Amino acid sequence: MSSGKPKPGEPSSGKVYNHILNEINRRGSLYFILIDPDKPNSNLAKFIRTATDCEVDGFFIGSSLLLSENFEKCVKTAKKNTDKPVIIFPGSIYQISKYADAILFLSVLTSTNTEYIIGQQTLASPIIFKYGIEPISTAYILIESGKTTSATFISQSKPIPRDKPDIAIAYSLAAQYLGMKLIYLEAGSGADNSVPVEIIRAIKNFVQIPLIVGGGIKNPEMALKMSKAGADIIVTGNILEDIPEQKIKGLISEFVTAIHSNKK
Ligand code: 1GP
Repeated sequence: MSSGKPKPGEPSSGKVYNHILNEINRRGSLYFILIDPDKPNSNLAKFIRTATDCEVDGFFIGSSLLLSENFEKCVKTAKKNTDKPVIIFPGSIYQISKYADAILFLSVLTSTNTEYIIGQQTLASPIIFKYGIEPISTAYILIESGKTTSATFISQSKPIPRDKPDIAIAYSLAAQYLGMKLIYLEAGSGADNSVPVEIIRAIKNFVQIPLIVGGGIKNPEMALKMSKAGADIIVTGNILEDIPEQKIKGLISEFVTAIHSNKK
C-alpha cells in the first residue's frame, strides 16, 4: 500500500483502518504476522518478502518489553520489503516510529493500573500527532491462558477467566460504546492456551467492530476454527520463529490458505 500519510497535525485519514475493513469484507478473515523486535532475525528482509509473496495481509511490530534497540530498524526493514500494512503494536511509549503505516492505539482494558489504560497513551499522543501516524483506537483485552504471560505481567492485567464469556462480552461492548475501532483479544505470546473459540463466538454475537485474536496459536487448523468462530484477524508470532528456515514459507502459506478459506 502507498504511504500518503496525513501531514503532521492533520486529523488521521483512517486510510489503513479503511483498508483493513475492505480487506475483511473481501477476504472474510485476515492473517497478520507479529514481528518481535527483540527476537534476532538475521534475515528479516527475506522473511517479510516471503510472507508478502504468500499473501499475508499485514504485519504488526512490537513487544511487551523492549530490550534491544532494533525497533525502528525492524519497522524500516518491513516497510522496504512489503506493500502490506506495517502497523505498530506497541508495548510502551518507546515503540513509536514515523516509518510505520499506522499504530494500534491500545488501551489495556483489563489492566488494573491507569498507566496502561490512559497514562502511556497520553504521553504518546503528541508524538503520534507530530509524526502524523494513523492511530487506530484498539481495546486490548487479555484472556487467561494457563500461565502469567509477559503481556499480563507488564500491563498489570487481571485477565478474563476462560470460562466467563459474559465478562468478555461486557468488556467488548464497553469498547464499542467508547467508540474504539478494533478489539484485540490476547492470550499472550507463547500462551499455553489460546483464546477459547467460545469466547470469540460469544463476542461476535454482540459487537460489530473487527475482532483480532492472538497468542498461542499453534497451527492453521486452530486458526481456521477461530476464523469460523468470528475472528476477523488472526495473529501469530512464535510459531514462525521456532521452525527451521526452509519450513517457513510452507507454514505461512498453510496459515494464509486456512484463514482465507473462511469467506463469511
Ligand atoms: C499476538 O502475542 C501474540 O497477539 C503472538 O502470540 O507468539 O504466541 O503467536 P504468539
